[in-house]
Amino acid sequence: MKNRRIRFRGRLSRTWRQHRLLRLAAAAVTLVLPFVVAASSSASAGVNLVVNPGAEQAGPGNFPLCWGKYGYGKNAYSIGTTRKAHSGNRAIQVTISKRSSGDRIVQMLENQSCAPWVAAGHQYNLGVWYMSNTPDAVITVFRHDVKQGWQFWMDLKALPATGKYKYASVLTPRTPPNTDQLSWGVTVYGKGTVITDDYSVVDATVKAGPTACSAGAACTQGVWQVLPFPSPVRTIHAVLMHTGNVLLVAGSGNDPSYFAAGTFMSAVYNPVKGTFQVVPTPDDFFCGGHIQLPDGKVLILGGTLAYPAADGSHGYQGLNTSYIFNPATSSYQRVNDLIDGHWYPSATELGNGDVISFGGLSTTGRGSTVTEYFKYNPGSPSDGEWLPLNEIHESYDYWDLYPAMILMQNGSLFYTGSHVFGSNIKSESDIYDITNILNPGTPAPVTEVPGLQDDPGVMGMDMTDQSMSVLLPPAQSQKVLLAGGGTSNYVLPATPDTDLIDLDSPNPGYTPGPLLPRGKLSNGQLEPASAGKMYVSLVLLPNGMVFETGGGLTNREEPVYEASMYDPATNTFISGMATDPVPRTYHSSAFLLPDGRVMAIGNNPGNGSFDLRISIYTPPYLFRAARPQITSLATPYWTYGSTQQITVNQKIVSAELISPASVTHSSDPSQRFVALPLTVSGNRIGLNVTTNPDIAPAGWYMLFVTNANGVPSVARWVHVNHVAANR
Ligand SMILES: [Cu+2]
Repeated sequence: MKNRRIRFRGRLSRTWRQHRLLRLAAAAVTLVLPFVVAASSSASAGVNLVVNPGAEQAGPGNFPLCWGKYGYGKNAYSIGTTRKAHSGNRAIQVTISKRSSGDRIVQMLENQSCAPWVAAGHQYNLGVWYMSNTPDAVITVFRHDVKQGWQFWMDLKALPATGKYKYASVLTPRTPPNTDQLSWGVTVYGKGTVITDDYSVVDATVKAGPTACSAGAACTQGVWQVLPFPSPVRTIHAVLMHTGNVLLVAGSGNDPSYFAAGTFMSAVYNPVKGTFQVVPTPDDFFCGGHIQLPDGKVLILGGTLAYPAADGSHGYQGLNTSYIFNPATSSYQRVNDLIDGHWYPSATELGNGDVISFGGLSTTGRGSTVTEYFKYNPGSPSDGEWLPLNEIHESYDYWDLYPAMILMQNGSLFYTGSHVFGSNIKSESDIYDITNILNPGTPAPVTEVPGLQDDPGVMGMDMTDQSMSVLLPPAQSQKVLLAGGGTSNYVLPATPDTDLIDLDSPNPGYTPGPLLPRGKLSNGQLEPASAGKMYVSLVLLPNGMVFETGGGLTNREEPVYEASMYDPATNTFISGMATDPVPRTYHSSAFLLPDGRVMAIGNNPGNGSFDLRISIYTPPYLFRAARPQITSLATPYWTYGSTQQITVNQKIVSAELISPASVTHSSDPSQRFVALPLTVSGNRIGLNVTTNPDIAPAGWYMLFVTNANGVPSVARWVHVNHVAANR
């Protein structure tokens, strides 16, 4: 509220009329040129930073979340919502029925969760749909200054009366130095009613602006924003789809009462609109496996057949069913059953578009030794089918729970050693040559890979339980980082160890990497010097860095607050990134959004509770100079070995494809960052697509371009074509 007083003081220093006229005059001058630019650039920048932009999510008093009522002076007014929405079911309505002075406004709440995070020196296109019967309405903008707090910035655009919904937009001037957030709304300062809906704030900076960041700590650490609304489901699995929506899957969500009642849940989250669609969920996908198919549908396999019996007669048991989620219809379709049940199975797309799965607990609750193979067949009604036992080479190895399998560029699978719940089962790391996987009579050699530091680890237990592995950027360099981990036995704190391997070397073996930076515990104390994190998340960013976040000291307790950037080029962790205020340990995930931010979700402490909060991380790169934009794309449909033409609006130094997340239990071993070598001719860029499907398995990818300041564009979705199987 303090900021409001600052604003009022400024206003009251002049007469109302003088003040209003001055502000409108000032605004009119700044508008002329930028307004033209906004129209062409907004489409390609395309990311709306407003939380709850359509006012659909209700907050306290049933008023829209993240929106606040303000105003001053002598006037009779009412502020509320109306069903006369531009989209959805709600819009914001402000009415002044009598007025002798002052104004009324609904604007974005001036706090860390709600007000859009912006960069100093950038320009933003502000948009709103509105209806109005008064000439006295104006777009009013406030800014957060890292040194001086919230303050009135300026009035930007008068809104003429309109009886039908009309779109109004205006480009802000460059935000002043030290600005890190904006808030705005439509001020009503005369008799009448203004209805507003579907607000937007889109970065429309075309020219670079200052390269130096003036947003304080955000410049070097980034910023976390805890969204003001919870996930409607216990998100244990998250899959980013090429629609830009995120499939959030709970199944029974680790709640035995939901399981007993047959209450299984999932939801489609729209991160741009901040809305959720809860979708009917036919089976208990809790702790199943999932991966995108080449056509962008999501293959889901296994899950929970049974929770542990009260009488101790059995433990968790794995489902043998499988479904495909279609992003176009937001529905699940059943496919044929798996050979065995799988609770915590892997799921890896191969270069031919097929999917292979290992591990997990079977229908009887034993470790399943059955390899499952989904033959992708885009022409068939079910997109393909799981093959029967006699068509797969079965090694009858037990590959643990959620074994981290990474597809190598020669088509083999690398089992990194990361897994869940199982200190002493298959603790080593392996390369599995699956060339003959569909010729059951021919050998399919498994070669052990040496060098993991914590194998077998202290007291005979491996410490790669609940570690995370990722194929480092770029995928072409075939280097893998394994970080953290521990044991689920609660005996030892998590390890800070990391291990690195170059899969392209003649005899690949792990070598020790740098230690994870030391974090703080809930009591504010540093964690023990020898300790690290389990359930740490590693997220590939478009600038080629790996964001390391979340995790805990033990299996389901003691969150560790620590985040860093791993730089593959220098093999170092840059410590001291901002930490997620929400604990993220067991059943948590973090992943990249198409706008270059990171979303974190889920946490399931040992007391059985579940944290439904969603956090969004804005990396430091978004507080720097203007983002490059992909201004055109010849086609989003790409083939291997082709050169794809795009145009950009500024000089870029790299282009990359990043696979959309399919993440659970802080693990997404299918993450990949595929470098696209450039052929540059001014602003026209040729992108050279790999010839090797094992480097970039078919499917939808996020295409980013990045400039010399390490600032990425917003992603465009491109589809890398499926090539008919030759296996
Ligand atoms: Cu689980």
